[in-house]
Amino acid sequence: MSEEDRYVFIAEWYDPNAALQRRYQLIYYTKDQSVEMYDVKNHRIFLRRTKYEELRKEDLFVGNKINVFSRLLHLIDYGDQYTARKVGSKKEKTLAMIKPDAVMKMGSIIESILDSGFLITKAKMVLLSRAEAMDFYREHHSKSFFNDLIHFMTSGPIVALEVVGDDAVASWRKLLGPTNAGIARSESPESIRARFGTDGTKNAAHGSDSIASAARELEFFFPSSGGPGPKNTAKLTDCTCCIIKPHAVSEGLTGKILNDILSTGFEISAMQMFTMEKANAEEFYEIYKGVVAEYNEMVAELCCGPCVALEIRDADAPKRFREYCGPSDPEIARHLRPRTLRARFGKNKIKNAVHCTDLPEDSVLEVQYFFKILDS
Ligand code: 3AN
Repeated sequence: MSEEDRYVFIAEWYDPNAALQRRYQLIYYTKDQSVEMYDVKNHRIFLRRTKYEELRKEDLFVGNKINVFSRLLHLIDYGDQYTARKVGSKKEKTLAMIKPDAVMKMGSIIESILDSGFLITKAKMVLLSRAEAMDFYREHHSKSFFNDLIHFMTSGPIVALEVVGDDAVASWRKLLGPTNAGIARSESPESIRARFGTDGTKNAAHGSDSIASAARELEFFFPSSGGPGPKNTAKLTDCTCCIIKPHAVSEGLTGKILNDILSTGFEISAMQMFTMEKANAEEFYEIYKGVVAEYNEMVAELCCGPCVALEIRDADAPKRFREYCGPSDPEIARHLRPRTLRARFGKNKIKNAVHCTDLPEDSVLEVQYFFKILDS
Protein backbone atom coordinates (compact mmCIF):
# COMPACT_ATOMS: atom_id res chain seq x y z
CA MET A 1 0.00 0.00 0.00
CA SER A 2 1.39 3.41 -0.88
CA GLU A 3 1.94 5.83 1.93
CA GLU A 4 -0.88 8.25 2.53
CA ASP A 5 -0.36 11.83 1.32
CA ARG A 6 -0.15 14.05 4.40
CA TYR A 7 1.21 17.48 5.15
CA VAL A 8 2.67 18.40 8.51
CA PHE A 9 2.93 21.93 9.94
CA ILE A 10 3.84 23.60 13.19
CA ALA A 11 0.99 25.88 14.19
CA GLU A 12 0.57 28.42 16.95
CA TRP A 13 -2.65 29.49 18.57
CA TYR A 14 -3.00 32.30 21.05
CA ASP A 15 -5.19 31.06 23.90
CA PRO A 16 -6.83 34.22 25.26
CA ASN A 17 -8.07 32.50 28.44
CA ALA A 18 -4.65 31.34 29.53
CA ALA A 19 -2.90 34.28 27.81
CA LEU A 20 -0.55 31.71 26.29
CA GLN A 21 0.80 30.99 22.85
CA ARG A 22 0.10 27.27 22.35
CA ARG A 23 1.97 25.19 19.84
CA TYR A 24 0.65 22.24 17.86
CA GLN A 25 1.70 19.85 15.20
CA LEU A 26 -1.03 19.94 12.57
CA ILE A 27 -1.40 17.12 10.09
CA TYR A 28 -3.58 17.41 7.01
CA TYR A 29 -4.56 14.29 5.05
CA THR A 30 -5.43 15.10 1.45
CA LYS A 31 -7.31 11.86 0.76
CA ASP A 32 -10.26 12.63 3.00
CA GLN A 33 -9.51 16.29 3.84
CA SER A 34 -9.10 15.50 7.50
CA VAL A 35 -6.96 17.19 10.14
CA GLU A 36 -5.29 16.00 13.29
CA MET A 37 -3.59 18.11 15.95
CA TYR A 38 -1.00 17.17 18.49
CA ASP A 39 -0.10 19.32 21.49
CA VAL A 40 3.68 19.59 21.26
CA LYS A 41 4.41 20.67 24.82
CA ASN A 42 2.06 18.29 26.61
CA HIS A 43 2.73 15.36 24.25
CA ARG A 44 -0.87 14.49 23.63
CA ILE A 45 -3.47 14.40 20.92
CA PHE A 46 -5.36 17.66 20.87
CA LEU A 47 -7.72 16.91 17.99
CA ARG A 48 -8.32 13.37 16.81
CA ARG A 49 -8.25 12.96 13.04
CA THR A 50 -11.45 14.62 11.87
CA LYS A 51 -12.84 15.46 8.45
CA TYR A 52 -12.75 19.23 7.91
CA GLU A 53 -13.67 20.19 4.36
CA GLU A 54 -13.59 23.94 5.00
CA LEU A 55 -9.79 23.75 5.03
CA ARG A 56 -8.34 23.76 1.54
CA LYS A 57 -4.93 22.50 0.56
CA GLU A 58 -4.14 25.90 -1.03
CA ASP A 59 -4.45 27.54 2.39
CA LEU A 60 -1.68 25.43 3.84
CA PHE A 61 1.65 27.23 3.72
CA VAL A 62 3.98 28.80 6.26
CA GLY A 63 3.00 32.35 7.18
CA ASN A 64 -0.70 31.82 6.56
CA LYS A 65 -3.40 31.91 9.20
CA ILE A 66 -6.05 29.24 8.98
CA ASN A 67 -9.22 28.58 10.85
CA VAL A 68 -9.69 25.10 12.30
CA PHE A 69 -12.90 24.63 14.24
CA SER A 70 -13.04 28.33 15.15
CA ARG A 71 -9.43 28.54 16.24
CA LEU A 72 -7.25 30.92 14.28
CA LEU A 73 -3.99 29.04 13.81
CA HIS A 74 -0.79 30.62 12.57
CA LEU A 75 1.31 28.21 10.50
CA ILE A 76 4.84 29.01 11.58
CA ASP A 77 6.87 26.17 10.11
CA TYR A 78 6.78 23.02 8.06
CA GLY A 79 6.70 19.92 10.23
CA ASP A 80 8.67 17.61 7.96
CA GLN A 81 10.89 17.68 4.90
CA TYR A 82 8.24 16.23 2.63
CA THR A 83 5.87 19.13 3.39
CA ALA A 84 8.62 21.72 3.07
CA ARG A 85 9.59 20.29 -0.31
CA LYS A 86 6.08 19.79 -1.67
CA VAL A 87 4.48 22.96 -0.36
CA GLY A 88 7.28 25.27 0.65
CA SER A 89 9.65 25.36 -2.26
CA LYS A 90 7.23 26.79 -4.84
CA LYS A 91 5.21 29.15 -2.65
CA GLU A 92 5.93 32.77 -3.36
CA LYS A 93 4.44 36.12 -2.51
CA THR A 94 4.10 38.93 -4.95
CA LEU A 95 2.54 42.36 -5.21
CA ALA A 96 -0.47 42.71 -7.46
CA MET A 97 -1.57 46.29 -7.81
CA ILE A 98 -4.77 47.45 -9.48
CA LYS A 99 -4.03 50.80 -11.12
CA PRO A 100 -6.34 53.86 -11.18
CA ASP A 101 -7.83 53.00 -14.59
CA ALA A 102 -9.05 49.61 -13.39
CA VAL A 103 -10.19 50.19 -9.81
CA MET A 104 -13.81 50.17 -10.97
CA LYS A 105 -13.10 46.69 -12.35
CA MET A 106 -11.39 45.41 -9.22
CA GLY A 107 -14.16 42.85 -8.64
CA SER A 108 -13.45 41.09 -11.92
CA ILE A 109 -9.68 41.36 -11.50
CA ILE A 110 -9.82 39.89 -7.99
CA GLU A 111 -12.12 37.15 -9.26
CA SER A 112 -9.56 36.32 -11.94
CA ILE A 113 -6.75 36.23 -9.37
CA LEU A 114 -8.70 33.88 -7.10
CA ASP A 115 -9.97 31.68 -9.94
CA SER A 116 -6.35 31.20 -11.04
CA GLY A 117 -5.59 29.53 -7.71
CA PHE A 118 -3.84 32.43 -5.96
CA LEU A 119 -4.69 33.46 -2.45
CA ILE A 120 -5.03 37.11 -1.47
CA THR A 121 -3.50 37.58 1.96
CA LYS A 122 -3.42 41.39 2.22
CA ALA A 123 -5.38 44.15 0.53
CA LYS A 124 -5.52 47.90 0.86
CA MET A 125 -6.90 50.73 -1.24
CA VAL A 126 -4.60 53.77 -1.12
CA LEU A 127 -4.11 57.05 -2.95
CA LEU A 128 -0.39 57.51 -3.56
CA SER A 129 1.17 60.92 -3.03
CA ARG A 130 3.60 62.11 -5.71
CA ALA A 131 6.54 61.37 -3.41
CA GLU A 132 5.27 57.84 -2.71
CA ALA A 133 4.73 57.09 -6.41
CA MET A 134 8.21 58.38 -7.26
CA ASP A 135 9.69 56.22 -4.55
CA PHE A 136 7.76 53.14 -5.69
CA TYR A 137 8.85 53.58 -9.34
CA ARG A 138 12.37 54.88 -8.57
CA GLU A 139 14.01 52.37 -10.94
CA HIS A 140 12.19 54.09 -13.86
CA HIS A 141 13.37 57.57 -12.84
CA SER A 142 15.40 58.17 -16.01
CA LYS A 143 12.81 56.78 -18.43
CA SER A 144 10.99 59.04 -20.89
CA PHE A 145 7.60 57.89 -19.62
CA PHE A 146 8.39 58.54 -15.94
CA ASN A 147 6.38 61.77 -15.58
CA ASP A 148 3.33 60.34 -17.31
CA LEU A 149 3.56 57.26 -15.17
CA ILE A 150 3.72 59.25 -11.91
CA HIS A 151 0.89 61.53 -13.04
CA PHE A 152 -1.26 58.51 -13.87
CA MET A 153 -0.44 56.55 -10.72
CA THR A 154 -1.44 59.48 -8.50
CA SER A 155 -4.60 60.32 -10.47
CA GLY A 156 -6.86 58.14 -8.33
CA PRO A 157 -6.95 55.34 -5.79
CA ILE A 158 -5.16 52.06 -6.42
CA VAL A 159 -5.56 48.68 -4.74
CA ALA A 160 -2.46 46.89 -3.44
CA LEU A 161 -2.75 43.13 -2.94
CA GLU A 162 -0.39 40.58 -1.49
CA VAL A 163 -0.87 37.48 -3.60
CA VAL A 164 0.45 34.04 -2.61
CA GLY A 165 0.72 30.98 -4.79
CA ASP A 166 3.01 28.52 -6.56
CA ASP A 167 5.62 30.56 -8.50
CA ALA A 168 3.44 33.60 -7.79
CA VAL A 169 5.87 36.19 -9.19
CA ALA A 170 6.02 34.63 -12.67
CA SER A 171 2.47 33.24 -12.71
CA TRP A 172 0.91 36.58 -11.84
CA ARG A 173 2.94 38.32 -14.56
CA LYS A 174 1.78 35.68 -17.01
CA LEU A 175 -1.83 36.30 -16.03
CA LEU A 176 -1.20 40.06 -16.35
CA GLY A 177 0.07 39.83 -19.90
CA PRO A 178 2.39 42.17 -21.87
CA THR A 179 2.98 45.72 -20.53
CA ASN A 180 1.13 47.34 -23.42
CA ALA A 181 -2.58 46.53 -23.33
CA GLY A 182 -2.84 46.79 -27.13
CA ILE A 183 -0.11 44.20 -27.59
CA ALA A 184 -1.70 42.12 -24.84
CA ARG A 185 -4.94 42.00 -26.83
CA SER A 186 -3.21 40.44 -29.80
CA GLU A 187 -0.69 38.25 -27.99
CA SER A 188 -2.56 37.19 -24.88
CA PRO A 189 -6.26 38.05 -25.25
CA GLU A 190 -7.31 36.35 -22.00
CA SER A 191 -4.80 38.32 -19.90
CA ILE A 192 -5.77 41.00 -17.39
CA ARG A 193 -4.16 43.80 -19.38
CA ALA A 194 -5.88 42.68 -22.60
CA ARG A 195 -9.26 42.58 -20.86
CA PHE A 196 -9.02 45.65 -18.65
CA GLY A 197 -6.18 47.88 -19.90
CA THR A 198 -6.14 50.73 -22.43
CA ASP A 199 -2.55 51.30 -23.58
CA GLY A 200 1.09 51.21 -22.41
CA THR A 201 0.58 53.41 -19.36
CA LYS A 202 -3.05 52.74 -18.50
CA ASN A 203 -2.53 49.02 -18.32
CA ALA A 204 -4.86 48.02 -15.48
CA ALA A 205 -2.47 46.32 -13.10
CA HIS A 206 1.07 45.78 -11.97
CA GLY A 207 3.08 42.75 -10.92
CA SER A 208 6.51 42.57 -9.29
CA ASP A 209 9.16 41.39 -11.74
CA SER A 210 11.30 39.31 -9.36
CA ILE A 211 11.25 37.84 -5.87
CA ALA A 212 13.47 40.70 -4.68
CA SER A 213 11.18 43.38 -6.16
CA ALA A 214 8.18 41.59 -4.66
CA ALA A 215 9.77 41.79 -1.22
CA ARG A 216 10.56 45.49 -1.62
CA GLU A 217 7.17 46.37 -3.11
CA LEU A 218 5.21 44.43 -0.50
CA GLU A 219 7.23 46.15 2.21
CA PHE A 220 6.31 49.50 0.63
CA PHE A 221 2.56 48.90 0.99
CA PHE A 222 2.52 46.51 3.95
CA PRO A 223 5.51 47.35 6.19
CA SER A 224 6.57 44.37 8.28
CA SER A 225 7.48 46.71 11.12
CA GLY A 226 3.75 47.30 11.49
CA GLY A 227 4.48 50.91 10.49
CA PRO A 228 1.81 52.87 8.65
CA GLY A 229 2.67 52.56 4.92
CA PRO A 230 0.52 54.56 2.49
CA LYS A 231 -2.71 55.82 4.10
CA ASN A 232 -6.10 54.22 3.47
CA THR A 233 -8.65 56.23 1.47
CA ALA A 234 -11.55 56.33 3.94
CA LYS A 235 -13.41 59.65 3.83
CA LEU A 236 -15.52 58.99 6.94
CA THR A 237 -18.48 61.08 5.75
CA ASP A 238 -21.72 60.19 3.92
CA CYS A 239 -20.81 56.55 4.15
CA THR A 240 -21.71 53.19 5.56
CA CYS A 241 -19.71 50.14 6.54
CA CYS A 242 -19.73 46.78 4.79
CA ILE A 243 -17.66 43.79 5.83
CA ILE A 244 -17.21 40.80 3.59
CA LYS A 245 -17.20 38.09 6.23
CA PRO A 246 -14.38 35.55 6.64
CA HIS A 247 -16.44 32.61 5.35
CA ALA A 248 -17.18 34.51 2.11
CA VAL A 249 -13.52 35.54 1.75
CA SER A 250 -12.35 31.95 2.22
CA GLU A 251 -14.98 30.66 -0.21
CA GLY A 252 -13.41 32.95 -2.83
CA LEU A 253 -16.45 35.24 -3.13
CA THR A 254 -14.64 38.58 -2.59
CA GLY A 255 -14.40 39.47 -6.28
CA LYS A 256 -17.99 38.52 -7.03
CA ILE A 257 -19.33 40.55 -4.11
CA LEU A 258 -17.22 43.62 -5.02
CA ASN A 259 -18.39 43.33 -8.60
CA ASP A 260 -21.99 43.22 -7.54
CA ILE A 261 -21.67 46.25 -5.22
CA LEU A 262 -19.95 48.31 -7.93
CA SER A 263 -22.30 47.33 -10.72
CA THR A 264 -25.26 48.29 -8.54
CA GLY A 265 -23.81 51.81 -8.52
CA PHE A 266 -22.37 52.12 -5.01
CA GLU A 267 -18.98 53.76 -4.61
CA ILE A 268 -16.34 51.78 -2.75
CA SER A 269 -14.25 54.61 -1.34
CA ALA A 270 -12.03 52.49 0.92
CA MET A 271 -11.16 48.82 1.16
CA GLN A 272 -8.82 46.87 3.40
CA MET A 273 -8.33 43.30 4.54
CA PHE A 274 -8.19 42.73 8.31
CA THR A 275 -7.73 39.67 10.47
CA MET A 276 -9.50 40.56 13.69
CA GLU A 277 -8.66 39.51 17.21
CA LYS A 278 -11.58 38.17 19.22
CA ALA A 279 -11.53 41.19 21.55
CA ASN A 280 -11.94 43.52 18.54
CA ALA A 281 -14.79 41.50 17.08
CA GLU A 282 -16.53 41.63 20.47
CA GLU A 283 -16.06 45.36 20.68
CA PHE A 284 -17.25 45.94 17.12
CA TYR A 285 -20.43 43.89 17.74
CA GLU A 286 -20.95 45.34 21.23
CA ILE A 287 -24.37 46.82 20.34
CA TYR A 288 -25.72 43.33 19.56
CA LYS A 289 -24.61 41.85 22.89
CA GLY A 290 -27.64 40.75 24.92
CA VAL A 291 -29.87 41.82 22.03
CA VAL A 292 -29.17 39.29 19.31
CA ALA A 293 -29.22 35.62 20.35
CA GLU A 294 -26.42 34.76 17.91
CA TYR A 295 -23.96 37.34 19.32
CA ASN A 296 -21.29 34.77 20.29
CA GLU A 297 -21.45 32.99 16.97
CA MET A 298 -21.28 36.30 15.11
CA VAL A 299 -18.12 37.18 17.03
CA ALA A 300 -16.60 33.77 16.30
CA GLU A 301 -17.31 34.14 12.57
CA LEU A 302 -15.89 37.66 12.34
CA CYS A 303 -12.53 36.69 13.82
CA CYS A 304 -12.09 33.22 12.29
CA GLY A 305 -10.07 34.48 9.31
CA PRO A 306 -9.42 37.54 7.15
CA CYS A 307 -12.37 39.78 6.34
CA VAL A 308 -12.58 42.69 3.90
CA ALA A 309 -13.86 46.02 5.23
CA LEU A 310 -15.37 48.53 2.84
CA GLU A 311 -16.42 52.13 3.10
CA ILE A 312 -19.49 52.51 0.87
CA ARG A 313 -20.52 55.97 -0.25
CA ASP A 314 -23.81 56.94 -1.78
CA ALA A 315 -26.53 59.53 -1.21
CA ASP A 316 -28.48 57.93 1.64
CA ALA A 317 -25.78 55.25 1.96
CA PRO A 318 -26.78 53.50 5.21
CA LYS A 319 -30.40 52.96 4.23
CA ARG A 320 -29.93 52.10 0.57
CA PHE A 321 -26.99 49.81 1.19
CA ARG A 322 -28.77 47.98 3.97
CA GLU A 323 -31.74 47.31 1.70
CA TYR A 324 -29.40 46.05 -0.96
CA CYS A 325 -27.77 43.60 1.52
CA GLY A 326 -31.22 42.19 2.37
CA PRO A 327 -32.63 40.43 5.43
CA SER A 328 -29.91 39.12 7.74
CA ASP A 329 -31.12 35.53 7.33
CA PRO A 330 -30.24 34.40 3.79
CA GLU A 331 -33.07 31.80 3.79
CA ILE A 332 -35.59 34.56 4.38
CA ALA A 333 -33.76 36.80 1.93
CA ARG A 334 -34.00 34.12 -0.79
CA HIS A 335 -37.78 34.03 -0.32
CA LEU A 336 -38.49 37.73 0.04
CA ARG A 337 -35.62 39.56 -1.70
CA PRO A 338 -33.85 37.06 -3.99
CA ARG A 339 -31.66 39.68 -5.69
CA THR A 340 -30.00 40.95 -2.50
CA LEU A 341 -26.37 40.20 -1.57
CA ARG A 342 -27.26 37.92 1.31
CA ALA A 343 -29.81 35.97 -0.74
CA ARG A 344 -27.18 35.29 -3.37
CA PHE A 345 -24.01 34.80 -1.35
CA GLY A 346 -25.13 33.93 2.21
CA LYS A 347 -25.38 30.46 3.73
CA ASN A 348 -27.12 30.99 7.05
CA LYS A 349 -27.77 33.69 9.65
CA ILE A 350 -24.14 33.72 10.83
CA LYS A 351 -22.44 33.07 7.52
CA ASN A 352 -24.57 35.61 5.70
CA ALA A 353 -21.80 36.91 3.39
CA VAL A 354 -21.71 40.51 4.60
CA HIS A 355 -22.19 42.69 7.61
CA CYS A 356 -23.62 46.13 6.98
CA THR A 357 -24.33 48.92 9.42
CA ASP A 358 -27.85 48.59 10.85
CA LEU A 359 -28.49 52.05 12.29
CA PRO A 360 -27.61 55.12 10.21
CA GLU A 361 -26.16 56.82 13.31
CA ASP A 362 -23.60 54.01 13.67
CA SER A 363 -22.35 53.99 10.09
CA VAL A 364 -19.52 56.49 10.44
CA LEU A 365 -18.52 54.93 13.77
CA GLU A 366 -18.27 51.49 12.20
CA VAL A 367 -16.20 52.77 9.28
CA GLN A 368 -13.96 54.56 11.78
CA TYR A 369 -13.55 51.37 13.79
CA PHE A 370 -11.82 49.67 10.88
CA PHE A 371 -10.15 52.50 8.99
CA LYS A 372 -9.07 54.66 11.95
CA ILE A 373 -8.74 52.36 14.94
CA LEU A 374 -7.74 48.95 13.54
CA ASP A 375 -5.60 50.48 10.76
CA SER A 376 -3.25 52.26 13.13
P1 3AN B 1 5.75 46.07 -16.25
O1 3AN B 1 4.75 46.71 -15.34
O2 3AN B 1 5.09 45.31 -17.36
O3 3AN B 1 6.82 45.32 -15.55
P2 3AN B 1 7.75 48.14 -16.52
O4 3AN B 1 8.21 47.74 -15.15
O5 3AN B 1 8.73 48.13 -17.63
O6 3AN B 1 6.49 47.28 -16.99
O7 3AN B 1 7.14 49.59 -16.45
C1 3AN B 1 6.44 50.04 -15.31
C2 3AN B 1 5.22 50.82 -15.75
O8 3AN B 1 5.59 51.94 -16.51
C3 3AN B 1 4.30 49.99 -16.67
N1 3AN B 1 3.39 49.15 -15.95
C4 3AN B 1 3.62 51.08 -17.45
O9 3AN B 1 2.51 51.60 -16.73
C5 3AN B 1 4.67 52.14 -17.58
N2 3AN B 1 5.38 52.02 -18.86
C6 3AN B 1 6.30 51.12 -19.20
N3 3AN B 1 6.74 51.31 -20.46
C7 3AN B 1 6.08 52.37 -20.93
C8 3AN B 1 6.10 53.08 -22.18
N4 3AN B 1 6.88 52.73 -23.17
N5 3AN B 1 5.27 54.12 -22.30
C9 3AN B 1 4.47 54.50 -21.30
N6 3AN B 1 4.42 53.90 -20.10
C10 3AN B 1 5.21 52.84 -19.92
